[in-house]
Amino acid sequence: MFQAIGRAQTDAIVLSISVAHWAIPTALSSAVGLTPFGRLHIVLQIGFSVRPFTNNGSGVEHMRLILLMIVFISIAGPVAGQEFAIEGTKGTKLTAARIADFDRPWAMTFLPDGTLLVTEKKGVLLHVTKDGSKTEVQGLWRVAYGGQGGLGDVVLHPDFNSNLWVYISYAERSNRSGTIGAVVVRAKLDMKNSPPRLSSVEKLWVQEPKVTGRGHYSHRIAFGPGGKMFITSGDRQKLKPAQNFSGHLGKVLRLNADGTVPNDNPWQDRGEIAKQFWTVGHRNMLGIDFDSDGRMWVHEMGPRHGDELNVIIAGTNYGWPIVSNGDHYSGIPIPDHDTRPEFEAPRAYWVPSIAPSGLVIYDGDIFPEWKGNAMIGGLISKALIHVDLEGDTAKEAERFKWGERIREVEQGPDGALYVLEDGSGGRLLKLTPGR
Ligand SMILES: [Ca+2]
Ligand SMILES: [Ca+2]
Repeated sequence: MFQAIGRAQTDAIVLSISVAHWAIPTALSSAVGLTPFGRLHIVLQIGFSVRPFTNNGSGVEHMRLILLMIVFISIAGPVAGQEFAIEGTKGTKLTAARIADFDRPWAMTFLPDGTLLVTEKKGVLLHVTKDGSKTEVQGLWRVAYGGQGGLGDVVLHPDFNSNLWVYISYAERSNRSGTIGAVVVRAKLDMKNSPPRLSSVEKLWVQEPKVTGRGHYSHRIAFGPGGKMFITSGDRQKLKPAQNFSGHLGKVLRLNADGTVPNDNPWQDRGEIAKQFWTVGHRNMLGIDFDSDGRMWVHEMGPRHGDELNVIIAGTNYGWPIVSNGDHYSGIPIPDHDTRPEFEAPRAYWVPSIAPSGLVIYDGDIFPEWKGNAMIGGLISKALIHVDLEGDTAKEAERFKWGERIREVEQGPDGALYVLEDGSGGRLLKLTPGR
């Protein structure tokens, strides 16, 4: 029927349809807080849907023009300050404010002045101000970027104010064999000059053995109430080594802040490496934090389902890969935890999987209901998960979903909750109580 319409009319129709379709999704995407990519994606789809209205070629020209306009508007749009509402599965309302965007962010930590350090997997450390301005920290080194590996965690020494020590984990490739393993270093963070710079880098821990593959490094770091450093060391997808005492794979480790080994760790007579172990029998642990009683909580990705939230007790075996409330990806069953009571069972577990990443035990004031509870990021579940902790028991309380994978969770000095979305364009969001 459009063959009957003259070229001018077609152009007018295409343009008006395009403008209408451009305005609606732009307003819509602003309202729901989509990333520029999300906005572009919606408009691209609408752009293509315009195509059937033209069969004389002029529509293609218009589409180009429209897409150019949209690319321009997306790039020019403000990054910080956009807000959107989130409602939990039990009706709790949050307001999310977008602070900044990142390229595959992995971890963050707050500095005493309320600004942030954020790692990007490819090997970039950023200093981020409260208004979302980013400056690349200088003095970083090459990391083995790929798969789940790259630049990992960043945390501060408990006395950072006086010693300026920053602790960083990353994946390192061996020169000779090409195998890879996690590493933890510390460095002084010089904030007096601009841009900020790392200096006095000291390698404190090297995951042994380095192996093939690019998964399950874990390499989360946390300082305990007594000033000791805990490192989660994943099984590197090799499974059985989680039960042996000759390597770091599948363990939680406890070291002094300078990387030396405390002489009161639980396994003193199982060889040199085992003197670093705090607990054994783990898989992939991307979240670690302490509650106000000093109890250590670590979550762990299960295989096919069976993700765990564990209380970490020195000298204990958590059973991977002998037991799991999940099963192998192949479908081959793994006996559940209740069949082998000698292995420590999780305080909470998830079937189906949530793919936990990032953990903070909240102790701020602006969410009084959450005090003492765990907030866990979810990758596959695309959710922020509120887990109620009572003593050493845990139970999921509520989920918050807005369609994005959550990589990292922190509590700000202001008591707000901060999350990093996963992947390219992952946003830093500040969460406060909604209305
Ligand atoms: Ca963190
Ligand atoms: Ca099982």
